[in-house]
Amino acid sequence: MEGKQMDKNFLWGCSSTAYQSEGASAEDGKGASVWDTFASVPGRTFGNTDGRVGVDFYHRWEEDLDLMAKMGLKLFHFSVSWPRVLPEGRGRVNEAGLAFYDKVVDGCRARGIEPMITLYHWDLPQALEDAYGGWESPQCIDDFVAYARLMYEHFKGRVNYWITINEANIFTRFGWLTAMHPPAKFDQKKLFFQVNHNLFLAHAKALLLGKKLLPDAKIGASFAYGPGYAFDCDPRNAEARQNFDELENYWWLDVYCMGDYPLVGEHYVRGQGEMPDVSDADRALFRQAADAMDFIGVNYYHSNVCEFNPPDGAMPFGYPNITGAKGTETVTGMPGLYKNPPNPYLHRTNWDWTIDATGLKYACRELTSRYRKPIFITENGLGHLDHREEDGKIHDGYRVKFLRQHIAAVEDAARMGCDILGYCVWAFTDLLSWLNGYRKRYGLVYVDQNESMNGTNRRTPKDSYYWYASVIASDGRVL
Ligand code: BGP
Repeated sequence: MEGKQMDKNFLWGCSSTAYQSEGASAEDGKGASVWDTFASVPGRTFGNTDGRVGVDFYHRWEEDLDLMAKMGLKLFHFSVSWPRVLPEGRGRVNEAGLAFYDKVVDGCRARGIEPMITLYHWDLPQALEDAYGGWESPQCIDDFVAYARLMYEHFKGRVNYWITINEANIFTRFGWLTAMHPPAKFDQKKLFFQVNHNLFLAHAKALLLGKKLLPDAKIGASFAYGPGYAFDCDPRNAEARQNFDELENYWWLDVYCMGDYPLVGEHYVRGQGEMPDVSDADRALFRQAADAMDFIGVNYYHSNVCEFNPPDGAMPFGYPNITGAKGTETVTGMPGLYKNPPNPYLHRTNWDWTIDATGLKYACRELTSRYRKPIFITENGLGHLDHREEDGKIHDGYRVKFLRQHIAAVEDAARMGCDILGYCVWAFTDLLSWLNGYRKRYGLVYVDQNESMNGTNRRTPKDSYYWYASVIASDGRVL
Protein backbone atom coordinates (compact mmCIF):
# COMPACT_ATOMS: atom_id res chain seq x y z
CA MET A 1 0.00 0.00 0.00
CA GLU A 2 1.21 3.51 -0.85
CA GLY A 3 1.43 5.80 2.20
CA LYS A 4 2.44 9.41 2.65
CA GLN A 5 6.14 10.09 2.79
CA MET A 6 6.74 11.60 6.23
CA ASP A 7 9.44 14.10 7.04
CA LYS A 8 12.98 12.69 7.39
CA ASN A 9 12.95 13.80 11.05
CA PHE A 10 9.80 11.84 11.86
CA LEU A 11 10.65 9.53 14.74
CA TRP A 12 9.67 5.95 13.92
CA GLY A 13 9.89 4.14 17.22
CA CYS A 14 8.95 1.26 19.47
CA SER A 15 8.02 1.21 23.15
CA SER A 16 8.49 -0.96 26.21
CA THR A 17 8.55 -0.60 29.99
CA ALA A 18 10.80 -1.64 32.84
CA TYR A 19 8.38 -3.92 34.71
CA GLN A 20 7.12 -5.64 31.57
CA SER A 21 10.49 -6.31 29.96
CA GLU A 22 13.46 -6.21 32.33
CA GLY A 23 12.89 -9.07 34.76
CA ALA A 24 15.78 -9.18 37.30
CA SER A 25 13.31 -7.78 39.77
CA ALA A 26 15.59 -8.24 42.78
CA GLU A 27 18.97 -8.15 41.07
CA ASP A 28 21.90 -5.78 41.57
CA GLY A 29 20.29 -3.92 44.44
CA LYS A 30 16.91 -3.14 42.88
CA GLY A 31 14.23 -2.36 45.47
CA ALA A 32 10.74 -3.87 45.30
CA SER A 33 8.02 -2.02 43.41
CA VAL A 34 4.32 -2.03 44.22
CA TRP A 35 3.87 -4.28 41.20
CA ASP A 36 6.34 -6.85 42.54
CA THR A 37 4.28 -6.99 45.72
CA PHE A 38 0.85 -6.85 44.10
CA ALA A 39 1.51 -9.57 41.52
CA SER A 40 3.02 -11.93 44.09
CA VAL A 41 -0.49 -12.53 45.49
CA PRO A 42 -2.07 -15.47 43.61
CA GLY A 43 -5.20 -14.77 41.57
CA ARG A 44 -4.42 -11.19 40.64
CA THR A 45 -2.91 -11.67 37.19
CA PHE A 46 -3.54 -14.14 34.38
CA GLY A 47 -1.63 -17.33 35.17
CA ASN A 48 -0.26 -15.65 38.32
CA THR A 49 2.49 -14.07 36.27
CA ASP A 50 4.72 -11.45 37.85
CA GLY A 51 7.71 -9.35 36.82
CA ARG A 52 10.52 -11.61 37.99
CA VAL A 53 11.44 -12.65 34.45
CA GLY A 54 9.82 -10.10 32.14
CA VAL A 55 11.49 -10.93 28.85
CA ASP A 56 14.94 -10.69 30.41
CA PHE A 57 15.71 -7.32 28.85
CA TYR A 58 18.00 -6.66 31.82
CA HIS A 59 20.41 -9.22 30.40
CA ARG A 60 19.47 -9.14 26.73
CA TRP A 61 19.40 -5.38 26.12
CA GLU A 62 22.33 -5.60 23.73
CA GLU A 63 20.72 -8.23 21.53
CA ASP A 64 17.51 -6.19 21.45
CA LEU A 65 19.28 -2.94 20.58
CA ASP A 66 21.12 -4.76 17.78
CA LEU A 67 17.79 -5.99 16.41
CA MET A 68 16.42 -2.45 16.61
CA ALA A 69 19.40 -1.05 14.76
CA LYS A 70 19.08 -3.71 12.08
CA MET A 71 15.49 -2.66 11.59
CA GLY A 72 16.51 0.99 11.21
CA LEU A 73 14.56 2.10 14.27
CA LYS A 74 14.85 5.85 14.95
CA LEU A 75 13.67 5.97 18.59
CA PHE A 76 13.39 3.57 21.49
CA HIS A 77 10.89 4.54 24.18
CA PHE A 78 11.33 2.75 27.51
CA SER A 79 10.69 3.46 31.17
CA VAL A 80 13.14 3.61 34.04
CA SER A 81 12.29 1.58 37.12
CA TRP A 82 12.28 4.10 39.98
CA PRO A 83 13.14 1.42 42.61
CA ARG A 84 16.02 0.14 40.47
CA VAL A 85 17.78 3.49 40.75
CA LEU A 86 16.41 4.50 44.19
CA PRO A 87 15.67 1.23 46.04
CA GLU A 88 13.93 3.07 48.91
CA GLY A 89 12.31 5.56 46.54
CA ARG A 90 14.42 8.43 47.91
CA GLY A 91 17.87 9.05 49.31
CA ARG A 92 20.35 6.29 48.54
CA VAL A 93 21.15 5.84 44.84
CA ASN A 94 21.78 2.34 43.48
CA GLU A 95 24.76 2.87 41.19
CA ALA A 96 24.28 -0.54 39.56
CA GLY A 97 20.76 0.50 38.55
CA LEU A 98 22.01 3.72 36.99
CA ALA A 99 24.76 1.76 35.24
CA PHE A 100 22.15 -0.45 33.57
CA TYR A 101 20.32 2.54 32.11
CA ASP A 102 23.67 4.05 31.07
CA LYS A 103 24.26 0.95 28.99
CA VAL A 104 20.81 1.20 27.39
CA VAL A 105 21.00 4.93 26.69
CA ASP A 106 24.59 4.82 25.40
CA GLY A 107 23.79 1.64 23.49
CA CYS A 108 20.95 3.44 21.72
CA ARG A 109 23.09 6.45 20.88
CA ALA A 110 25.92 4.28 19.58
CA ARG A 111 23.45 2.69 17.18
CA GLY A 112 21.92 5.99 16.03
CA ILE A 113 18.70 5.38 18.00
CA GLU A 114 17.18 8.29 19.94
CA PRO A 115 16.30 7.18 23.49
CA MET A 116 13.01 8.39 25.01
CA ILE A 117 12.53 7.88 28.75
CA THR A 118 9.28 7.59 30.67
CA LEU A 119 10.01 8.40 34.30
CA TYR A 120 6.96 6.72 35.77
CA HIS A 121 5.27 3.70 34.24
CA TRP A 122 3.47 2.43 37.33
CA ASP A 123 6.24 0.66 39.28
CA LEU A 124 6.26 2.85 42.38
CA PRO A 125 8.89 1.93 44.99
CA GLN A 126 7.15 -0.26 47.58
CA ALA A 127 9.07 1.63 50.28
CA LEU A 128 7.09 4.80 49.51
CA GLU A 129 3.81 2.91 49.59
CA ASP A 130 4.79 1.56 53.01
CA ALA A 131 6.09 4.90 54.30
CA TYR A 132 3.12 7.12 53.47
CA GLY A 133 0.68 5.42 51.09
CA GLY A 134 2.46 6.36 47.86
CA TRP A 135 0.53 8.71 45.56
CA GLU A 136 -2.17 9.24 48.17
CA SER A 137 0.27 11.49 50.00
CA PRO A 138 1.65 14.84 48.76
CA GLN A 139 5.06 13.62 49.96
CA CYS A 140 5.17 11.47 46.87
CA ILE A 141 5.23 14.63 44.73
CA ASP A 142 8.52 15.77 46.25
CA ASP A 143 10.05 12.32 46.05
CA PHE A 144 9.04 12.00 42.41
CA VAL A 145 10.53 15.39 41.57
CA ALA A 146 13.79 14.46 43.35
CA TYR A 147 13.90 11.23 41.33
CA ALA A 148 13.21 13.21 38.12
CA ARG A 149 16.08 15.60 39.00
CA LEU A 150 18.45 12.66 39.44
CA MET A 151 17.48 11.32 36.01
CA TYR A 152 17.67 14.67 34.22
CA GLU A 153 21.08 15.49 35.69
CA HIS A 154 22.43 12.03 35.04
CA PHE A 155 21.28 11.83 31.41
CA LYS A 156 21.77 15.49 30.49
CA GLY A 157 22.94 15.74 26.89
CA ARG A 158 22.21 12.07 26.26
CA VAL A 159 18.39 11.89 26.45
CA ASN A 160 16.34 14.54 24.66
CA TYR A 161 12.81 13.07 24.89
CA TRP A 162 11.07 12.58 28.22
CA ILE A 163 7.65 11.53 29.45
CA THR A 164 6.85 12.38 33.06
CA ILE A 165 3.96 10.00 33.83
CA ASN A 166 2.35 7.27 31.77
CA GLU A 167 -1.44 6.96 31.62
CA ALA A 168 -2.46 8.41 34.96
CA ASN A 169 -6.03 7.78 33.79
CA ILE A 170 -5.49 4.02 33.56
CA PHE A 171 -3.48 3.15 36.64
CA THR A 172 -5.54 5.32 39.00
CA ARG A 173 -8.80 3.89 37.68
CA PHE A 174 -7.53 0.34 38.16
CA GLY A 175 -5.78 1.17 41.42
CA TRP A 176 -8.53 3.08 43.26
CA LEU A 177 -11.81 2.20 41.53
CA THR A 178 -11.61 -1.44 40.44
CA ALA A 179 -8.87 -2.94 42.66
CA MET A 180 -7.16 -4.49 39.64
CA HIS A 181 -3.83 -2.68 40.02
CA PRO A 182 -1.93 -1.68 43.16
CA PRO A 183 -2.87 -0.46 45.72
CA ALA A 184 -5.99 -2.58 44.94
CA LYS A 185 -8.64 -0.23 46.35
CA PHE A 186 -12.24 -0.47 45.32
CA ASP A 187 -14.70 2.34 44.56
CA GLN A 188 -12.62 5.02 46.32
CA LYS A 189 -13.72 7.95 44.16
CA LYS A 190 -12.62 10.75 46.46
CA LEU A 191 -9.16 9.22 46.83
CA PHE A 192 -9.05 8.63 43.08
CA PHE A 193 -9.45 12.36 42.41
CA GLN A 194 -6.99 13.26 45.18
CA VAL A 195 -4.38 10.87 43.81
CA ASN A 196 -4.83 12.34 40.35
CA HIS A 197 -4.42 15.84 41.74
CA ASN A 198 -1.14 14.77 43.35
CA LEU A 199 -0.06 13.27 40.04
CA PHE A 200 -0.88 16.49 38.19
CA LEU A 201 1.28 18.43 40.64
CA ALA A 202 4.08 15.87 40.31
CA HIS A 203 3.89 16.07 36.53
CA ALA A 204 3.84 19.87 36.47
CA LYS A 205 6.78 20.24 38.85
CA ALA A 206 8.85 17.56 37.12
CA LEU A 207 8.13 19.02 33.70
CA LEU A 208 9.10 22.55 34.73
CA LEU A 209 12.26 21.27 36.41
CA GLY A 210 13.15 19.35 33.26
CA LYS A 211 12.66 22.42 31.08
CA LYS A 212 14.93 24.38 33.42
CA LEU A 213 17.70 21.78 33.61
CA LEU A 214 17.50 20.61 30.00
CA PRO A 215 16.27 23.58 27.97
CA ASP A 216 16.62 21.70 24.67
CA ALA A 217 14.78 18.57 25.76
CA LYS A 218 11.23 17.81 24.68
CA ILE A 219 9.01 16.81 27.59
CA GLY A 220 5.40 15.62 27.72
CA ALA A 221 3.03 13.28 29.54
CA SER A 222 1.44 10.24 27.93
CA PHE A 223 -2.25 9.58 28.11
CA ALA A 224 -4.39 6.59 27.13
CA TYR A 225 -6.71 8.41 24.80
CA GLY A 226 -9.82 6.59 23.69
CA PRO A 227 -12.01 9.14 21.89
CA GLY A 228 -15.74 8.82 22.42
CA TYR A 229 -18.39 8.50 19.71
CA ALA A 230 -22.06 9.10 20.54
CA PHE A 231 -23.98 5.83 20.06
CA ASP A 232 -26.42 7.65 17.73
CA CYS A 233 -28.03 11.07 17.28
CA ASP A 234 -30.34 10.69 20.28
CA PRO A 235 -29.50 13.93 22.15
CA ARG A 236 -29.19 11.90 25.38
CA ASN A 237 -26.36 9.95 23.78
CA ALA A 238 -24.74 13.11 22.44
CA GLU A 239 -24.72 14.42 26.01
CA ALA A 240 -23.45 11.07 27.29
CA ARG A 241 -20.45 11.57 24.99
CA GLN A 242 -19.84 15.03 26.43
CA ASN A 243 -19.99 13.64 29.96
CA PHE A 244 -17.63 10.82 29.02
CA ASP A 245 -15.12 13.27 27.56
CA GLU A 246 -15.27 15.58 30.59
CA LEU A 247 -14.62 12.78 33.09
CA GLU A 248 -12.57 10.25 31.14
CA ASN A 249 -10.49 12.39 28.77
CA TYR A 250 -10.51 16.14 29.42
CA TRP A 251 -10.03 15.57 33.16
CA TRP A 252 -6.39 14.77 32.35
CA LEU A 253 -5.85 16.33 28.95
CA ASP A 254 -7.17 19.77 29.92
CA VAL A 255 -4.89 19.93 32.96
CA TYR A 256 -1.87 18.81 30.92
CA CYS A 257 -2.56 20.98 27.90
CA MET A 258 -4.60 23.97 29.12
CA GLY A 259 -3.60 24.05 32.79
CA ASP A 260 -7.00 23.60 34.44
CA TYR A 261 -9.73 21.07 35.11
CA PRO A 262 -12.61 20.94 32.61
CA LEU A 263 -15.25 23.32 33.92
CA VAL A 264 -18.38 21.20 33.64
CA GLY A 265 -16.56 18.09 34.86
CA GLU A 266 -15.21 19.96 37.89
CA HIS A 267 -18.68 21.27 38.69
CA TYR A 268 -20.02 17.71 38.62
CA VAL A 269 -17.22 16.22 40.75
CA ARG A 270 -17.55 19.06 43.27
CA GLY A 271 -21.29 18.40 43.43
CA GLN A 272 -20.57 14.77 44.25
CA GLY A 273 -18.37 15.91 47.15
CA GLU A 274 -15.32 14.34 45.51
CA MET A 275 -13.30 17.35 44.35
CA PRO A 276 -9.88 17.67 46.01
CA ASP A 277 -8.74 21.04 47.36
CA VAL A 278 -7.19 22.97 44.51
CA SER A 279 -5.38 26.17 45.42
CA ASP A 280 -4.77 29.18 43.17
CA ALA A 281 -1.08 28.30 43.31
CA ASP A 282 -1.87 24.79 42.00
CA ARG A 283 -3.81 26.21 39.08
CA ALA A 284 -1.04 28.72 38.32
CA LEU A 285 1.47 25.86 38.31
CA PHE A 286 -0.72 23.79 35.98
CA ARG A 287 -0.96 26.71 33.56
CA GLN A 288 2.80 27.27 33.57
CA ALA A 289 3.43 23.56 32.94
CA ALA A 290 0.80 23.44 30.20
CA ASP A 291 2.49 26.33 28.38
CA ALA A 292 5.86 24.64 28.72
CA MET A 293 4.76 21.12 27.68
CA ASP A 294 6.29 20.21 24.31
CA PHE A 295 3.96 17.45 23.17
CA ILE A 296 1.00 15.29 24.13
CA GLY A 297 1.98 11.64 24.34
CA VAL A 298 -0.89 9.56 22.98
CA ASN A 299 -1.27 5.88 23.71
CA TYR A 300 -3.99 4.77 21.36
CA TYR A 301 -5.56 1.31 21.32
CA HIS A 302 -9.28 1.81 20.68
CA SER A 303 -12.17 4.26 20.52
CA ASN A 304 -15.29 4.13 22.73
CA VAL A 305 -19.01 4.33 22.17
CA CYS A 306 -21.00 6.51 24.56
CA GLU A 307 -24.62 5.88 25.41
CA PHE A 308 -26.86 7.30 28.11
CA ASN A 309 -26.63 5.21 31.29
CA PRO A 310 -29.56 5.36 33.74
CA PRO A 311 -28.79 5.98 37.44
CA ASP A 312 -29.15 2.26 38.20
CA GLY A 313 -27.14 1.29 35.11
CA ALA A 314 -23.62 0.05 34.37
CA MET A 315 -20.92 0.67 37.00
CA PRO A 316 -17.21 1.50 36.46
CA PHE A 317 -16.27 -2.02 37.53
CA GLY A 318 -17.30 -4.98 35.39
CA TYR A 319 -15.62 -8.18 34.29
CA PRO A 320 -12.68 -7.22 32.11
CA ASN A 321 -11.51 -9.75 29.58
CA ILE A 322 -8.03 -10.86 30.67
CA THR A 323 -8.29 -14.36 29.24
CA GLY A 324 -8.56 -13.67 25.50
CA ALA A 325 -12.02 -15.28 25.30
CA LYS A 326 -13.81 -12.87 22.97
CA GLY A 327 -17.13 -11.48 24.13
CA THR A 328 -16.56 -11.97 27.86
CA GLU A 329 -16.06 -8.30 28.76
CA THR A 330 -19.01 -6.61 30.45
CA VAL A 331 -20.14 -3.06 29.70
CA THR A 332 -18.91 -0.42 32.16
CA GLY A 333 -19.97 3.18 32.68
CA MET A 334 -20.85 5.94 35.11
CA PRO A 335 -24.38 5.60 36.49
CA GLY A 336 -26.61 8.50 35.45
CA LEU A 337 -24.10 9.72 32.86
CA TYR A 338 -22.72 7.29 30.28
CA LYS A 339 -21.87 3.70 29.49
CA ASN A 340 -19.58 2.26 26.81
CA PRO A 341 -21.21 -0.54 24.80
CA PRO A 342 -19.44 -2.28 21.88
CA ASN A 343 -19.36 -0.52 18.51
CA PRO A 344 -21.64 -2.43 16.10
CA TYR A 345 -19.64 -1.20 13.09
CA LEU A 346 -16.27 -2.48 14.22
CA HIS A 347 -14.47 -5.74 14.99
CA ARG A 348 -12.81 -6.43 18.30
CA THR A 349 -9.65 -8.23 19.33
CA ASN A 350 -9.82 -11.47 21.32
CA TRP A 351 -9.50 -9.29 24.43
CA ASP A 352 -12.52 -7.23 23.33
CA TRP A 353 -10.62 -4.10 22.38
CA THR A 354 -12.33 -2.34 19.45
CA ILE A 355 -10.16 -2.16 16.33
CA ASP A 356 -10.55 1.33 14.90
CA ALA A 357 -7.77 2.91 12.85
CA THR A 358 -9.98 5.89 11.96
CA GLY A 359 -10.24 6.54 15.69
CA LEU A 360 -6.52 7.36 15.74
CA LYS A 361 -6.98 10.00 13.04
CA TYR A 362 -10.02 11.26 14.95
CA ALA A 363 -7.94 11.41 18.14
CA CYS A 364 -5.16 13.43 16.48
CA ARG A 365 -7.69 15.86 15.00
CA GLU A 366 -9.55 16.32 18.29
CA LEU A 367 -6.34 16.98 20.20
CA THR A 368 -5.03 19.36 17.56
CA SER A 369 -8.27 21.35 17.41
CA ARG A 370 -8.65 21.58 21.19
CA TYR A 371 -5.05 22.05 22.29
CA ARG A 372 -2.90 23.02 19.27
CA LYS A 373 0.07 21.10 20.62
CA PRO A 374 2.36 18.65 18.83
CA ILE A 375 1.46 14.99 19.29
CA PHE A 376 3.70 11.99 19.83
CA ILE A 377 2.03 8.60 19.39
CA THR A 378 3.81 6.91 22.27
CA GLU A 379 2.01 3.54 22.05
CA ASN A 380 -0.12 1.77 19.44
CA GLY A 381 -0.36 -1.93 18.72
CA LEU A 382 -2.33 -5.15 18.56
CA GLY A 383 -2.52 -7.75 21.32
CA HIS A 384 -2.90 -11.18 19.72
CA LEU A 385 -2.19 -14.87 20.30
CA ASP A 386 0.88 -15.53 18.11
CA HIS A 387 2.21 -18.93 17.22
CA ARG A 388 5.45 -20.13 15.78
CA GLU A 389 4.55 -21.99 12.60
CA GLU A 390 6.09 -25.08 11.04
CA ASP A 391 8.79 -23.08 9.29
CA GLY A 392 9.83 -21.75 12.71
CA LYS A 393 8.56 -18.26 11.89
CA ILE A 394 5.72 -16.06 13.13
CA HIS A 395 3.48 -14.93 10.29
CA ASP A 396 1.54 -12.12 11.95
CA GLY A 397 -0.18 -10.68 8.89
CA TYR A 398 -3.04 -9.54 11.14
CA ARG A 399 -0.61 -7.30 13.04
CA VAL A 400 0.82 -5.90 9.80
CA LYS A 401 -2.74 -5.10 8.69
CA PHE A 402 -3.53 -3.40 12.02
CA LEU A 403 -0.34 -1.33 12.02
CA ARG A 404 -0.63 -0.44 8.33
CA GLN A 405 -4.12 0.97 8.86
CA HIS A 406 -3.15 2.86 11.99
CA ILE A 407 0.01 4.34 10.46
CA ALA A 408 -2.02 5.38 7.40
CA ALA A 409 -4.40 7.15 9.81
CA VAL A 410 -1.47 8.99 11.43
CA GLU A 411 -0.19 10.00 7.99
CA ASP A 412 -3.68 11.24 7.05
CA ALA A 413 -3.85 13.29 10.23
CA ALA A 414 -0.45 14.80 9.41
CA ARG A 415 -1.66 15.60 5.90
CA MET A 416 -4.63 17.41 7.46
CA GLY A 417 -2.38 19.67 9.51
CA CYS A 418 -1.80 17.82 12.79
CA ASP A 419 1.77 18.22 14.02
CA ILE A 420 2.90 14.65 14.76
CA LEU A 421 6.47 14.19 15.92
CA GLY A 422 6.69 10.42 15.98
CA TYR A 423 4.97 7.07 16.24
CA CYS A 424 5.86 4.13 18.50
CA VAL A 425 4.69 0.58 18.00
CA TRP A 426 3.75 -1.14 21.23
CA ALA A 427 5.93 -3.13 21.53
CA PHE A 428 9.37 -3.95 20.15
CA THR A 429 9.49 -7.43 21.67
CA ASP A 430 6.68 -9.44 23.17
CA LEU A 431 6.52 -8.72 26.87
CA LEU A 432 4.59 -9.39 30.04
CA SER A 433 1.14 -7.85 29.94
CA TRP A 434 0.28 -6.35 33.35
CA LEU A 435 -2.80 -8.51 33.85
CA ASN A 436 -2.89 -10.79 30.79
CA GLY A 437 0.27 -12.85 31.17
CA TYR A 438 2.37 -13.63 28.07
CA ARG A 439 -0.43 -14.83 25.79
CA LYS A 440 -1.51 -11.36 24.74
CA ARG A 441 1.46 -10.63 22.52
CA TYR A 442 2.23 -7.23 20.99
CA GLY A 443 5.83 -7.48 19.81
CA LEU A 444 7.44 -7.15 16.40
CA VAL A 445 9.87 -9.70 17.83
CA TYR A 446 8.59 -12.96 19.31
CA VAL A 447 9.94 -14.02 22.70
CA ASP A 448 9.79 -17.59 23.88
CA GLN A 449 8.14 -16.99 27.26
CA ASN A 450 4.95 -18.25 28.88
CA GLU A 451 2.85 -18.18 32.04
CA SER A 452 5.09 -20.74 33.76
CA MET A 453 7.88 -18.20 33.27
CA ASN A 454 10.27 -20.97 32.22
CA GLY A 455 10.74 -20.07 28.54
CA THR A 456 14.14 -19.56 26.94
CA ASN A 457 13.53 -15.85 26.15
CA ARG A 458 14.89 -16.55 22.65
CA ARG A 459 14.05 -13.76 20.20
CA THR A 460 12.59 -14.36 16.71
CA PRO A 461 11.63 -11.41 14.50
CA LYS A 462 8.06 -11.74 13.23
CA ASP A 463 6.84 -10.81 9.73
CA SER A 464 5.76 -7.46 11.21
CA TYR A 465 9.40 -6.71 12.12
CA TYR A 466 10.49 -6.90 8.48
CA TRP A 467 7.43 -4.96 7.36
CA TYR A 468 8.08 -2.12 9.85
CA ALA A 469 11.71 -2.00 8.68
CA SER A 470 10.48 -1.24 5.16
CA VAL A 471 8.05 1.41 6.46
CA ILE A 472 10.93 3.15 8.24
CA ALA A 473 13.27 2.84 5.27
CA SER A 474 10.71 4.58 3.05
CA ASP A 475 9.82 7.24 5.67
CA GLY A 476 6.31 5.86 5.75
CA ARG A 477 5.68 5.73 2.00
CA VAL A 478 5.69 1.94 1.70
CA LEU A 479 2.92 0.57 3.89
C1 BGP B 1 -1.05 0.48 28.00
C2 BGP B 1 0.16 0.43 28.91
C3 BGP B 1 1.22 -0.53 28.46
C4 BGP B 1 0.68 -1.82 27.87
C5 BGP B 1 -0.51 -1.59 26.93
C6 BGP B 1 -1.21 -2.87 26.52
O1 BGP B 1 -2.15 0.95 28.72
O2 BGP B 1 0.75 1.73 29.00
O3 BGP B 1 2.11 -0.74 29.51
O4 BGP B 1 0.50 -2.78 28.79
O5 BGP B 1 -1.47 -0.75 27.52
O6 BGP B 1 -2.03 -3.29 27.56
P1 BGP B 1 -2.37 -4.80 27.88
O7 BGP B 1 -1.05 -5.43 28.13
O8 BGP B 1 -3.24 -4.74 29.07
O9 BGP B 1 -3.07 -5.32 26.69
